[in-house]
Amino acid sequence: NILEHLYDQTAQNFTSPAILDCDYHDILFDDTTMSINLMDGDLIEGHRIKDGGEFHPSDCKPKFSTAIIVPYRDRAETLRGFLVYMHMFLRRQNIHYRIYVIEQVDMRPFNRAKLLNIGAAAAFKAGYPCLVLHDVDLLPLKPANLYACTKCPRHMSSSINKFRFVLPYLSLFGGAIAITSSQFKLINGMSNEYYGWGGEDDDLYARLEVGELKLCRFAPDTSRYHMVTHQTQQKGEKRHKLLNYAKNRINNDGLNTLRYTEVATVLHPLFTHIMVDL
Ligand code: BGN
Repeated sequence: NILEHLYDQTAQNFTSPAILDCDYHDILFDDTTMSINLMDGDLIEGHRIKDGGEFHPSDCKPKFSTAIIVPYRDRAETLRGFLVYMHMFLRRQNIHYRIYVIEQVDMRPFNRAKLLNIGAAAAFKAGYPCLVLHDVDLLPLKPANLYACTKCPRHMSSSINKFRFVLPYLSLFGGAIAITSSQFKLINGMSNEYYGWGGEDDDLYARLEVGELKLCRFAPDTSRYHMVTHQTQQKGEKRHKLLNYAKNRINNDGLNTLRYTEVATVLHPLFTHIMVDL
């Protein structure tokens, strides 16, 4: 029973006007597949999404509060499609959530993990007990893939079209994952050192091992994602070296050593946009 594995958590400073508890049974056993339609014209108007991309159901009290954190640079079209699709997808799930887009504005190679740490820090400030760390090029296909935290850190995107819907290796912990804020703090977040593509998610997996946190996954059929195609990225040169010493760095590379400059934060209708210079 999936419901038993979920943390029942609402943000501490979030109060819902509704009296009835939201029911998640129908969502978790919904067997349909979403179609990818990015032309939902009436998305914003009348659909209760507040500036900054925050949503809560109005007719029931949600059990889950989730901050969805998306590291980003240079993919405006992909981001637009992602936001429209995700709000359509998520508002059916009866959860309270907010979408944070963390944009790297400097010219150094992309640092996905550091951007995720920055987003996590913003989510902690807003009181979110659950984080979903999410790539902008991934779209969930199954309504039953609930954007809430399970008791174990959860790899959500185990079944992606790009990999012919097969998990490439067992310890893969990238793409889209759900982890509670307290678990993320326990392992000192992610490493800040991975510039360029690759390795930072494997480093996070090593941290889970140090923290003795076992990852979990929903069934492959529930965990299906569509990956939007894009150009391949510049690979991180130091990633193998860094990964070799991942477990040694957990206490002195992460949330406790996070330094950056916040250039601006803008509340857009569909997302909170945090621009940072790393
Ligand atoms: C791995 C990458 C991951 C990436 C997956 C799936 C590395 C570290 C050196 C072995 N790991 O190879 O970061 O998520 O592929 O694409 O590059």
